[in-house]
Amino acid sequence: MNQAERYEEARKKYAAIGVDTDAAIQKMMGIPVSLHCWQGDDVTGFDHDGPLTGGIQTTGNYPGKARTPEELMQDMDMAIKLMPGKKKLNLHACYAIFADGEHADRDKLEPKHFAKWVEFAKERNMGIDFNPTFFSHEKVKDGLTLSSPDEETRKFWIEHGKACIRISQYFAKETGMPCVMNIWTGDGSKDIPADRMGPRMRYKDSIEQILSEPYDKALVKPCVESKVFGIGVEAFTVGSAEFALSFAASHDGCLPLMDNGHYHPTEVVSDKIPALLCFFPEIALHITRPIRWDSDHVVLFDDETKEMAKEIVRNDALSRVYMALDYFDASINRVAAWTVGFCSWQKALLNALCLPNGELKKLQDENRMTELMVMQEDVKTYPFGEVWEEYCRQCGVAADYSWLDAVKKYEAEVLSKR
Ligand SMILES: [Mn+2]
Repeated sequence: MNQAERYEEARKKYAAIGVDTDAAIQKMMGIPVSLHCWQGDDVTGFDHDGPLTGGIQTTGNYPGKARTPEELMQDMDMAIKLMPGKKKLNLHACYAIFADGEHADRDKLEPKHFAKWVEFAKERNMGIDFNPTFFSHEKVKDGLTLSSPDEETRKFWIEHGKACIRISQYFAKETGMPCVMNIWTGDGSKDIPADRMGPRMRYKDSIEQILSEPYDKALVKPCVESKVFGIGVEAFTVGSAEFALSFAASHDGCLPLMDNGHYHPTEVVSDKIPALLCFFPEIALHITRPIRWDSDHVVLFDDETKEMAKEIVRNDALSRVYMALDYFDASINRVAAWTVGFCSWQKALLNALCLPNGELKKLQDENRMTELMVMQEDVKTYPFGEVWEEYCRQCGVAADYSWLDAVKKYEAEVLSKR
């Protein structure tokens, strides 16, 4: 059988359980997923020479890291060509691109410092999401930014947040797509604090000041991302889960952002997604793969990744959940890391769209739990690979590992010469 015949057989098998795989493929084409630029250069950026701070860490020293905006865009382009589906570009403020001899500190960033990224995104019909960068900077004082007791420090970072609101609105206007602007800080302490509420009250006030910058709520979607702990910040995190969730719930237009690497290891974000969808019109996700901690391994097509996608699809929430990838592995080829992670989330979404979700819910509601278990196990071995292959064919990309040949060639010709 050739590919078309194999897909036709798979299509029939799925149709027999009420799943329309053609419709699933069509739907996939229109779902934007945000691709993070920071996989390409180990979260370094272009506006500083110092180390990565904020409690996050990249491990590995694989050759070929992008060193300039041109190299990063070239590498990203290489990866984008290998991935099916609709992409959005996710930038951090530290990826500002300055003209020769020009520099602006984080509190003075302007839209013009991101004009080259806008050009890049528009040429590829991508929207842009944005993140103020509250780390890797000398004005992070004693590990604190927006929650600092030092008013000068706090003011600097509030001004950075406001500048990022203005830049986010510029992105949305230029690309015609809303910009999700995510606020995350690594603020916290290594050891037991004496005051947990003071820093949180300052953090609350700082985010409120940032959001007082005028913006169009249809264009800019501010989010607050929580975290459980960071490296060197083990005892206390200011922006904890309860803090971020309560802030979003009590501030109109502000979304909670869940990063599935930012919880205790036995907690699962798949269960948190429907809980938040009961209350929030829109939520945001950072999709990553934590191993024992927020290790930011490349996203795989694993059980929890599948389960997160299922919760979005079966609750009809594809237009209510802003999905972004957030991981960085410096120990393997970075173009391959981008491609595997993006394709894994694409697989998870397509897989969720190829499940008889209505039927399964009905079995649960009728308390036919034996049938539910049998059916959920049965669909696991359906010919999903054929649907994935057909989707990739329609998107004009390779469905199997043969894309790795292109990456190896690129590594030999471009990356290894850096
Ligand atoms: Mn994140």
